[in-house]
Amino acid sequence: MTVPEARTLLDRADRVVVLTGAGISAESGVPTFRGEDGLWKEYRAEDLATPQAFQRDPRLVWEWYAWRRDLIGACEPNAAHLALARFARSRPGVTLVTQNVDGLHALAARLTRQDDGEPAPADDDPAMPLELHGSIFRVRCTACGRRTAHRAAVDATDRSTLPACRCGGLLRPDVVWFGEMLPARTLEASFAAAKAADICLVVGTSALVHPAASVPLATLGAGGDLIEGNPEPTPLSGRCRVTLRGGAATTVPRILDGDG
Ligand code: BJW
Ligand code: ZN
Repeated sequence: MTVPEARTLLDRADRVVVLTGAGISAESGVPTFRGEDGLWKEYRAEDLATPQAFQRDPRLVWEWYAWRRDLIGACEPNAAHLALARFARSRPGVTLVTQNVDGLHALAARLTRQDDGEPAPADDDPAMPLELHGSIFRVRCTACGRRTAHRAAVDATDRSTLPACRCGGLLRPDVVWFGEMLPARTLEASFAAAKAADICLVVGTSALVHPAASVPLATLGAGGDLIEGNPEPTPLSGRCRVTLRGGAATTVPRILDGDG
């Protein structure tokens, strides 16, 4: 059926780009954005994930991010993250691109190396993910622009308790909100990989948010093929050579490791 077909396509490919979205982390316990159990069911995107929302009410926005950081901080990579980490390491020509800010791909890369008795990957290791929408565990100063890793709990009870930079400026989550530019070099590297790829494997994204959703289109435009792993159809489904309907933690290891 479709799993052997996907495996054959991947075996034959010289270059593979993988685009992931929130759905790949759903089975780790990270909520998705859209859909029945999605975050946008309870919150409106424009109230929380825009620069205007942060300017209007930084306390409210930080409260939402503080809650998500606590939740995500307790989550672990699932079988899909782990299989992708091993896949990216096991062969050249694989580029992993993610829209997720949860850091679970990078954690999976570190954990699988540790399990295999290898040194931790450097940040620029080719098996590390290109993170298009930033990281929820990094902050950026709204005054001086300084970026730093930040995992400490955030107290969002009041404007005065919000995290501040050493320059005194208000810190914000280092994520990409609607209307903001994506990190230029990461975006360029993602599109270059997509154009050069024989296959784009798209996992757990509704493929609605651009420019990330255009990454698979770049592969298609250059003559490559798409494989999609998602329990629900997306705008890309009709253009895929193979669609695998199911949760990522089951489908991804099946096509990459041959499990099942
Ligand atoms: C499972 C599963 C399981 C469930 N296993 N799967 C072109 C056309 C139209 C609009 C635009 C365009 N170009 C730009 C825009 C504007 C805008 C945009 O795209 N809007 C559309 C929504 C209409 N884009 C932007 O503003 C971007 N910036 C930009 O383009 O700058 C230049 C510019 C500026 C101004 C004007 C024009 C150009 C920035 C986008 C930033 C997105 N930011 C967020 C928040 C990040 C921070 C945070 O996390 O808080 O990123 S929004 C949110 O959506 C988040 C995600 O990364 C992103 C994508 O969501 P994703 O990952 O697809 O999740 P879901 O929930 O949508 O889907 C989950 C999927 O998983 C579903 O399909 C499920 O079925 C599936 N699933 N369980 C596998 N177990
Ligand atoms: Zn500063």
